[in-house]
Amino acid sequence: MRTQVGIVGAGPAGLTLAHLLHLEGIDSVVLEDRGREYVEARIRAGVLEQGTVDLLRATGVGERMDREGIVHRGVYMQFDGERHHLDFRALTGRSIVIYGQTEVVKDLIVARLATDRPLYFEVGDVTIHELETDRPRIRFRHDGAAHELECDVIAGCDGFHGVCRPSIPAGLLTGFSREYPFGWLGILAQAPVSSDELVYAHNERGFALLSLRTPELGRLYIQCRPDENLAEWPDERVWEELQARLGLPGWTLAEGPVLEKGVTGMRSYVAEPMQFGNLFLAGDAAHIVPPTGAKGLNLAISDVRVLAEALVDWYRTGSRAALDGYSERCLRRVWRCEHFSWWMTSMLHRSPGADPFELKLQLSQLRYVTSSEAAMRSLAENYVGLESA
Ligand code: RFL
Ligand code: PHB
Repeated sequence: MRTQVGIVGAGPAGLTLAHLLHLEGIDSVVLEDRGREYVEARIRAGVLEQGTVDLLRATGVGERMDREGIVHRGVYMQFDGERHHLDFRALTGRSIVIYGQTEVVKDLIVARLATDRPLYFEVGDVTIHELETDRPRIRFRHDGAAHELECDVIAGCDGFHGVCRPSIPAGLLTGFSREYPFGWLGILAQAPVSSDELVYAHNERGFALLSLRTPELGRLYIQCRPDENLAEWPDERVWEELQARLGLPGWTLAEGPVLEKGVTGMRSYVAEPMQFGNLFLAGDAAHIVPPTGAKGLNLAISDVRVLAEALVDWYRTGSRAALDGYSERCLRRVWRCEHFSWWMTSMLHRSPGADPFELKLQLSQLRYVTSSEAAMRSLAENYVGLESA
């Protein structure tokens, strides 16, 4: 088998890359180790930046998003018993769209299958080889048979636990990371959404977030231990904790049946550089952010936009300049998002054993970003996505 771009992973990064390349007449093969149902059901992100929305729309995969996505012009920040609105539209001219990552992935899979170009689910034993040559190869098993795929380049879009990043020889990558001493317990609930926009709540009991997928489907999170045992969290306890952290006099959080429940650890990580020979890492394969800034999915899409442009340039002109500069170009935005996500996380979560000094600093910062126009605009432009990061 042979293709131009071998893509490992059918998450948002891999599927968007395949789609962008197809529109430019560049051939690719997408290999995914999970089944289609699993990939389409994995609940993750929900917030799309304007730039992500524009890209999906401009490339013909935004039709359902435009129909079902919900435009929000801002978010609420809650602390000290008060809820403050940040109006992103007024502050930056841009807004965000609530549309689940699961839905983005479904739309991209439909678009890919319509091209009749290969997207293989349930592949096994994926390994990548000869990355420093102009004929890198991917070996894998599919339907019981062993295959070898010869490529011009390989795109490692296989997430944080994938095989591509670890295939780069030891010593050639520098990893920068930070672990946080907490995680998020998230639920999807059949409950009418109680707020017109997302609520990020700082609370002495710990952080909580009210989000949604549709007007009837709430997505809510509470800060918990990174190794929290779900068995200790029956639905009643989750709602009790959400009420305690999000509740305000005169406002009620509507409850309903819990459809899904899970715990996510939180970490920051960046691998530098994001390329080695003819292997290019994109999305979570190269970097992770804690979810507080709603950046992971948007960053994955931004990486593959840069990679697709560089590949088009290379195939059209023969010049490798853009490809060689891929990592450097991506890392500017990556580090901006890393900082923003770390900063939002530090401002809103309660560290175990935090002293009163830390609490006072958080509250002071929260008051500042909800009262100073300059500080509000800084938060807003990072949240909606900087055009020129
Ligand atoms: P993915 O989505 O992990 O996709 C990688 C794919 O590669 C497959 N794979 C392999 N395939 C073949 N061979 C192998 N050896 C393979 N190993 C792995 C995997 O099965 C998978 O299908 O990475 P990608 O495409 O880079 O996309 C990144 C995003 O998924 C991620 O950054 C976001 O979900 C993060 N995130 C959020 N991002 C936002 O922009 N806005 C949000 O509101 C937001 N909220 C969140 C989030 C992530 C969360 N969790 C669960 C970590 C909320 C949560 C709770
Ligand atoms: C979500 O809806 O899943 C969501 C929203 C905002 C975040 C993280 C996750 O910061």
